Amino acid sequence: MSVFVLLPAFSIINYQFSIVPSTDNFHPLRYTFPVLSLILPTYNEAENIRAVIAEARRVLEDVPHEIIVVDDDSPDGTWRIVHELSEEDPHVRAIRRVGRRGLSSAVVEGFRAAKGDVLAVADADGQHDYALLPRLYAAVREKGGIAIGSRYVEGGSVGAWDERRRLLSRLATQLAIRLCRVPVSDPMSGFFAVSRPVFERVLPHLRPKGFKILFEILLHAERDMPVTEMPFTFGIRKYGRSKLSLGVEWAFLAMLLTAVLRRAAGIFRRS
Ligand SMILES: Nc1nc2c(ncn2[C@@H]2O[C@H](COP(=O)(O)OP(=O)(O)O)[C@@H](O)[C@H]2O)c(=O)[nH]1
Ligand SMILES: [Mg+2]
Repeated sequence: MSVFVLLPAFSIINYQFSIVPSTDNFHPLRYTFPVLSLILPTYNEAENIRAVIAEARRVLEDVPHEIIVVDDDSPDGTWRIVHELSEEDPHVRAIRRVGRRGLSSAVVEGFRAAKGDVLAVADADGQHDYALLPRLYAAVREKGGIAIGSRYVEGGSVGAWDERRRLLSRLATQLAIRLCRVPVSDPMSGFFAVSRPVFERVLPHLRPKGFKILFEILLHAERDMPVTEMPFTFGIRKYGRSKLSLGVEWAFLAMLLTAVLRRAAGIFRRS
């Protein structure tokens, strides 16, 4: 093949991707222009996934983006549906994790495989208002740091939760706020966007177990990291059931309480 064919072809590829040396070769190729990578973690969301991807594609019409579904080998075949969609739509792809479970670790895996400079996450069950995505993206592009879809700033709400879940979430949120390094009102939201440099900085410290990946990031963020919060109302799941059991919530609350007490004890010892 002549150099006249190869050279233009290479420059197109080079425009699309920059070859960034990676420490672990996990994501050697990245876009060189601004792109939002939206991660949708899924477990048994076959009934929801087509509609939520269509909605994300619609609201992100004016934002360069990619959508990565990280599915833990759902028995209902969620990953298979996404594979089918990705054959027609290059903006969409699926990572099928086999032998692993966990929302937070799925999000981290999605972020690591993403090529965008802004990394976002949202539930794939209709409970997050995707219309907020372009604004979360714009806030991170403009200020850096993290932009959070928040249920606890003015104008936001947990929606139709029962009293028990409301109380549990309120308690956990109040404890979590005391542990975070930056001021924030909804540190356990599952709906946020973060700049790649912030994610790369905290990555070595993350212990992504359980449900609360934003809280993990906020625990290790730098104190002057910009945080933008935008209100939204937590919606109603379209189909299927929540995977967050009450037992998991209580265990998390107990962990938070222990951490707050430990920190307080540490402060008392120092003074
Ligand atoms: N990959 C993966 N996704 C999960 C897992 N657990 C929950 N999810 C997804 O994470 C999102 C939030 O979970 P959900 O059960 O709706 O929690 P809730 O909104 O707090 O009731 C949904 O898109 C789920 O499908 C998991 O173990 N692995
Ligand atoms: Mg949900």
